[in-house]
This record gives sequence, structure tokens and C-alpha cells, in this order.
Amino acid sequence: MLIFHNPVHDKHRGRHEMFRGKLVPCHETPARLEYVLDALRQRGIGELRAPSAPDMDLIKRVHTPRYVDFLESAWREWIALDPANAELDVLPSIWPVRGFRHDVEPTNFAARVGLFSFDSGCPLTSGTWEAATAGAACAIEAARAVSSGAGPRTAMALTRPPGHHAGADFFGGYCFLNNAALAAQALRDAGAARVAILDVDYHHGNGTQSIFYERGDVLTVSVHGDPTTEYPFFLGYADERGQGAGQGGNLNLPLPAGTDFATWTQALEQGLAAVRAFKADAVVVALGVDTYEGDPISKFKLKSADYLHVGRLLGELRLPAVFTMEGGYAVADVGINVANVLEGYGG
Ligand code: Q9C
Ligand code: ZN
Repeated sequence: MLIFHNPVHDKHRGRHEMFRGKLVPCHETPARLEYVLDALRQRGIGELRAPSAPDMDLIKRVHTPRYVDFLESAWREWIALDPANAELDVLPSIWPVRGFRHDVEPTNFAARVGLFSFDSGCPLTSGTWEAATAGAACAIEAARAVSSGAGPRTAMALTRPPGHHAGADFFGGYCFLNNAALAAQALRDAGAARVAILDVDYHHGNGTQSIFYERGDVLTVSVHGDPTTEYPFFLGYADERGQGAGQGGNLNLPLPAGTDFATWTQALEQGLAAVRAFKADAVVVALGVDTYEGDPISKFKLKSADYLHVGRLLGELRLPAVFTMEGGYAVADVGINVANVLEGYGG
């Protein structure tokens, strides 16, 4: 297995996220990835690779050009407003909800931050652009590596910030560029006619779903906490099945908070059955380990040893596969849990 590791992930370093009227320290920290790297090294899992330059053309096909341009210039604009801003993160404070216009792009910076985001828990920092684009490069190269007939059939984009909440033109949920969607598009471009994305993060992969909702060539499946009570609340329900050419091409498997491994596995099996029925040529696994019993912001009950079994079940698909790193906030155990998935997966 090839592991494309983002060497500049730690340039994205949020200070605070808004929670119940207070700014609290970010859950999504650089240490998360260091624990994964340590666990993989210790157990001799995978061959580490560094990515080369990101394919901006591909990024601007999955995301809108105006959103990508905004991300690229956001930090510069922020500090141009006031040099003292260099010590602060960018957080949105106003959003165009129902009845407001989305076609106009105000020149005001705060207005554009709101236009391109959906929550106040996702700080944009001085190095967010550099880290997110290098992460996108990891995902794209992982996809290209498993597409070349001779090479290994499994690769991982070991990166942060994560990606699955980011849509074509918005950030949120600690995500800026949708690495899983970029990997899926790169697999399509490299010749896979049908690609499935299987999202096992605790939270619904709203960004990924929205990007492919009207497309028939990419199946999106997500097993997650029921959005009636769990973030991101406004998407991820079972009746969202896709639209137009994408009709039937989205499957949501919401589960109540408190779900244990036995019940979670039944949902995963349903997801795997959908991937098989779709006759996917390749799969992208959006791997979040915030389903762990010790996760501070999530409510499923998976134990570390369960992740070996998760890996085995995913491996039974026997498809070229790209893993992307999504959530998981029990920082010291994230490494063990991710390494267990990859060890169980084999290859
Ligand atoms: N105080 C991912 O797992 N906020 N994103 C939760 C906690 C958002 C999670 C509030 C959670 C986003 C990639
Ligand atoms: Zn998550």
C-alpha cells in the first residue's frame, strides 16, 4: 500500500472553533496525523510517498473556480484588512440563508467568507491553502497510483485538513477541499467508468454527497450518526437518493447515537452490498475513525480492535482503493485505529 503523506499538513493550525457561545480549542489538530504516521511506521504498514504539485485544473473541476480563487486569496485579504489579523483565525459570521442571493459575490471579505462556508467551527488560517492543496495532491496522486495497471491497488491520502464536508463551493466541518471527491474524479479521469465512495466517518459526508448528487458515474454511500441529532444536521437522511442522472446513486445509512459495532457493521454490510451492486471499478473510502468509543465529539461505540474487522470487510470488495483521512479526535488513539483498518485491509 502506498501512503501519500502531506508534509505540510501542520501549516493548517486552527486556534479556535465556535461552540455554545465560546471560542474553544480546535479538535482537528496537527497531532492527529503525527499519531497515524507513528503507528504506521511502528508497524511497518505501507510505503510513504510525498506528493508533487497539485493539479489545479482537476481541483477547479470538482470545486468551482470562484471558490478555489477565494480560498487562495483569503488569508492575504484577511491580513490586508488589518495587520493585527495575522494573530487571529478567519471565522465566518454571516451566511446567505433562504431568500438571499448566491449569484452575487460581494466585495466585502466577511460577506464572501459566509458565502463560501456553512459553519463557525472551521477556522481558516495562514497555512490552510498550502496544507489543503498539498492534501488534494495526495488524494489525486493516490488515485493515479492505483489506476496504473502494474502498481499496487491500494493507496492512502494521509492528510489533514479532512475533506468530506467540503462541497463544490463551500468549506465547513474542518474541511476545505474534498479529498475523497478529488480522488474519485481522478479515478474516473484515469479510466474507471464507475467509482463508489464509501464514507465511514461518524458524520455524514454532506460535501461529497452534494458534489455527486446529480451524477450517475459516482455512487456515494455514507454510514453516519442520524442527522436529526448529529452534525451536519441538514443533510444525510435516508430519503436522499440522488437526482436526475444520479437518481439512485446516493445511499445514506443513518444510525442513532449510541450505536455499537454489531449494529454499525450491519449498516456497513448494506453499504458494501450497494457498492457491489453498482459494479464499481474502484472505491474511495472516506476513513474517519470518530466512530470510536473514546471520541470526544461523537457517539458510536466502536473499539480499537473493531477497526481490524472494518478493514477486513472493506478488503473483501477486492477493488482498487483509495483511502482518504477524514475525522477522528481521540487524538492519541487515532493512529492505532487507522493502522488497524489498514492492517485488516491487507494489500
Ligand atoms: N464542538 C469531521 O469529522 N463540529 N468533521 C462539532 C463540536 C463539527 C467534524 C461541534 C464537527 C465536524 C471531518
Ligand atoms: Zn467526522
